Amino acid sequence: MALALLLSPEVADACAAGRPVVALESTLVAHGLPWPDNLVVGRELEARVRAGGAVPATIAVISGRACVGLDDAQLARLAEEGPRVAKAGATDLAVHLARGTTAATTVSATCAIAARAGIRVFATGGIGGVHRGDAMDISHDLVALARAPIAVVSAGAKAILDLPRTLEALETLGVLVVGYRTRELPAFYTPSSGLALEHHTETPAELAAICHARWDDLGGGGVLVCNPIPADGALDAHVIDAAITDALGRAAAGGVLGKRLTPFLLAQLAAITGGASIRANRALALHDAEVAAALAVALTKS
Ligand code: PSU
Ligand code: MN
Repeated sequence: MALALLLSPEVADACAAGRPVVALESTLVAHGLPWPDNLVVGRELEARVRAGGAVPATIAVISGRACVGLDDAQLARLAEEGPRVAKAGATDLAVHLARGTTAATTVSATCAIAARAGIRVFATGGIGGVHRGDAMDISHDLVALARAPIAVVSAGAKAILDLPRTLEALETLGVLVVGYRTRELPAFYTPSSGLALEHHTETPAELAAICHARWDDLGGGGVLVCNPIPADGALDAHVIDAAITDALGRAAAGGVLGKRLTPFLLAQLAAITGGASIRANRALALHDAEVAAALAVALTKS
């Protein structure tokens, strides 16, 4: 049996005609943000991609089908069920497809499915990475990103992580990391981490040329496009750092590990900052959708 890939009619048409398409993930909606903000942001991300001249393709596994492009009722159901929906990384997909179950897709799973559908650009908030401490909790996002011929536009890796180690791991795995209008790794809620990036670009056209060179001339592999949160949406670095320390302490006290850790930390940050972290997450994700659309358009022109 072929991969149970189900493209929405709009996404299928756009892919067949070579029009710009931007993949979006569903874990950010189901596990990363609280109801009902998550549905608002899920819809806004799609609208932002459209405003940039591309077709949005939100990805999730629904009843065992890897859906590329959800209708509004499907998106609303995932948002409303929230953490009750399974969280699937790329490795988990086979089980959901075989059993006919439903799951939100993380960056790794979304990369894998988007690549199978021939989609080359994906927007998210922040990728997973190397967690702090010595639990050896390293997101599969990094490996999946190294394998797939896809450009992931994000505000860097989430600030709850160990960013220096995450940057080293990206290098080891062979992910091309490119700053978009920045020379340093963004820190998700704030524009800068102090970690210098070797490569940066100022224009969607040059970014598209870099992607084409990597995929067409050099055989593939992921590109992590690091797009800092806009200054007017950023949080104060001291405030968010203190909140992260607090949230990490709560996770340690509660013995929260594995897949539950990232959603737990994001929810704690929302509580500690009185919702400010959610507003920042929305701002950075929308900015990523905008840059991803510009890249998808540029890729079709070059
Ligand atoms: N970006 C956000 N919010 C999120 C995520 C990304 O703004 O919740 C999700 C992505 O799906 C990413 C996941 O793959 O967090 C990382 O989870 P983990 O650390 O368990 O690999
Ligand atoms: Mn993990």
